[in-house]
Amino acid sequence: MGNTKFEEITTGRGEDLVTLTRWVIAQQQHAPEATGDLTLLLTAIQFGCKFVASKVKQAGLINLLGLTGAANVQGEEVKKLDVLANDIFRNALIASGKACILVSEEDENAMVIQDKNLRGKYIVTFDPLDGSSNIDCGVSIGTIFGIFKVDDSENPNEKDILRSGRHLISAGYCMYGSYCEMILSVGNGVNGFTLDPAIGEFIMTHPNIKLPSRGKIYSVNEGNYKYFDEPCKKYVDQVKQKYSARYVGSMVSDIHRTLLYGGIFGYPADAKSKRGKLRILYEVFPMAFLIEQAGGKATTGTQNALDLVPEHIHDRSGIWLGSKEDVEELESYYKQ
Ligand code: AHM
Ligand code: MG
Repeated sequence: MGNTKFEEITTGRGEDLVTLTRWVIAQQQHAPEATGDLTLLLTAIQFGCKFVASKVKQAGLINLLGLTGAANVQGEEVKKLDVLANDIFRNALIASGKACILVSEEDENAMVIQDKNLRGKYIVTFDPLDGSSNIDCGVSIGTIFGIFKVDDSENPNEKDILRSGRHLISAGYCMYGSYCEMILSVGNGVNGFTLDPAIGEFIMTHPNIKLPSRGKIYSVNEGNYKYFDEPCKKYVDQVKQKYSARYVGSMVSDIHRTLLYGGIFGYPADAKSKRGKLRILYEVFPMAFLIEQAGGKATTGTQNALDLVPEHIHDRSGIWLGSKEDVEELESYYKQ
């Protein structure tokens, strides 16, 4: 006894991958008041994303493509994968014991977790599988989520949900594409983690993402041009003189490209969709939060998107997001 020699060690030697779990734990360690609850919630979301990623890959082989035959509360046809993804996230979030209310694009009502032992302090708003029109042709789709904290988890209520996007504490998305990538912010920048299927872990591949102040791409469904208002028409008319057009039709993919390359993406309110198409709580807010955290800007045209306050959980808004100067140029047309 007494002959053991001690040597100090630190991480970072040899092969050393920063996994998403490790990164989230490190954020917790840097916040003295942290309880670890958000870490567990994000672990559940991470699991849901891996599960959905694997189902998306196999969908054509295991009869998961196509419609269920039902419509959701918003009158849209529901795909089998939409339902499966919703169940996966719902189960994972409840089991985490850290959520109290779930607001999903697929559920008419806000879902309050019954079991008080499984009820935590977070509200999770999510679109389990965004880009439904692209599911059956194998084009990139994704999951979007936003996280709010309730004041009193014993008595969660409407005012905890119907708040401005400034109350978000975390947001992210996972893109199921040619690679599977989770983009996450807990309010101190934006980081990207690519799923390594060999080890089943998200690995940090895009640290500290920052949008360029201007890009060279504009992204909007110009099939709706005839419905656009005048400022929007004028902006699109001039931006197409100088930029390339790209439009996937999956918000996750269009935002992912915008985060990495810069430029502007929009789904404006127009004469056909008077309040826009994209839903505030689980599409507009999370993406606006990420874009702002990456140094970009998000606007309805006349108002900062994170300042919106929805009146109903499925409320929609027109939205433009992207490189700061590009979004300010769009806004200038609404000021004229
Ligand atoms: P969804 O939630 O039913 O999939 O609808 C949202 C999607 C977004 O991903 C995308 O930006 C938009 O709808 C595309 O709409 P459109 O086909 O009208 O261009
Ligand atoms: Mg959606």
